[in-house]
Amino acid sequence: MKTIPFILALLCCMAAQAQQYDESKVPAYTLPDPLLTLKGRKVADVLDWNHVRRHEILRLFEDNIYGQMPQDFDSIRFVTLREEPRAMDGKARLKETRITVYRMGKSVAIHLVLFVPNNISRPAPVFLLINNRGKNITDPDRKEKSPFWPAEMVIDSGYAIAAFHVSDLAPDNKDTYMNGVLQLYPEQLEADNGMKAIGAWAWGAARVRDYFKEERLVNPWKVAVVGHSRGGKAALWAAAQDQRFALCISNCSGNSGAALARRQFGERISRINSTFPHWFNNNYKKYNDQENELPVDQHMLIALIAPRPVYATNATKDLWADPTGTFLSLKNAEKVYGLYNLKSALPATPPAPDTAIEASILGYHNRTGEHDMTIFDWQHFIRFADIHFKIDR
Ligand code: GTR
Repeated sequence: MKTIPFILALLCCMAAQAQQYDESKVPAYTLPDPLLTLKGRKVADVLDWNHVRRHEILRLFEDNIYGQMPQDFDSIRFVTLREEPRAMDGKARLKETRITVYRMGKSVAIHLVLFVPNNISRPAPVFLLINNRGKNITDPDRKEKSPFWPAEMVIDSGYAIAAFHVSDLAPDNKDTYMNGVLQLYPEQLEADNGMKAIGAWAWGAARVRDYFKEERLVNPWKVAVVGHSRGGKAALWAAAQDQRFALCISNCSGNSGAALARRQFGERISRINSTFPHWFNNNYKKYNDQENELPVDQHMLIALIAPRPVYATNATKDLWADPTGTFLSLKNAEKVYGLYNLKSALPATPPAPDTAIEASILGYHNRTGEHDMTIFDWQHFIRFADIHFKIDR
């Protein structure tokens, strides 16, 4: 007797699933204009953008999605835990550092793994990964090598590569996420616009940037913050908040990352909020099935990073992360880059799979394959950084 409701539920679920991936079911929508102030005034120029509208948008994202980004702490300490001048068969220096941040008698520690190429005399440009996968992926001993963080390849390209693990800042779990940075900022837990896990991970990236300022081996003005999926959402938020990040790479970040919410294609706000209630602030729950009520959409998150370069990616089999919605988000951020006289080279419609748009302030590719970060992706991240960091070889 229980089988009939079960079959009905299954059919409903399958229908919903089919609809999620049907382009013809994308509703008509109007995106909020990044260049129209809350008072309805058109933003005139870069000054106006920076003094008025950028702050408004930042506040809207804090209040409605990612939560506040507390900036005050009592002190920060950097302790070298290990240094190997001839790691990776001599081609790189390994440095492991503990970054400890103190506030009101509490502390949080970030463990950073950093490799720097030995064959360059200047401080190196650096890719910083917000690692949301296993810690083994960034194995400092290089016994394990993962295409997700292809350190040898990055070193061979003349870049330093670094990573920290998200669990140092906020465990990725609805019951324990508060056992990290949020111990320093307990008031955030009380606020409906308080910081949660994605905000905590982005906060961690900013503390690593604080460390890079003191680390003579790397160039703090050439830091590319990189993240995949949930890490890609955090990378965008980190770069939007902290203008010291010179470049941002958001790989397959999808809903509440680089993809437009209003398309309601693939993952939706209601789904992400129910599966991961600890990622975004309490206010975000108001937008479950109410995407059009949001005062922002994700193109405005990318716009907050202007005039710095942003590269977003997708994978063809990862419709959950809405490749078209990601492309359209970049396209709709173009007008803010235009204020800086920066013109993107993105085509009018999404490029064919595996066609990378790199010589452009807003870059994009849609790789053939699954939800992942691969050597193909990294090859294009390096190329994109080469172009924007003006690196000749
Ligand atoms: C999924 C989630 C996505 C994405 C992904 C990931 O389950 O729905 O938003 O972040 O996880 O991080 O791999």
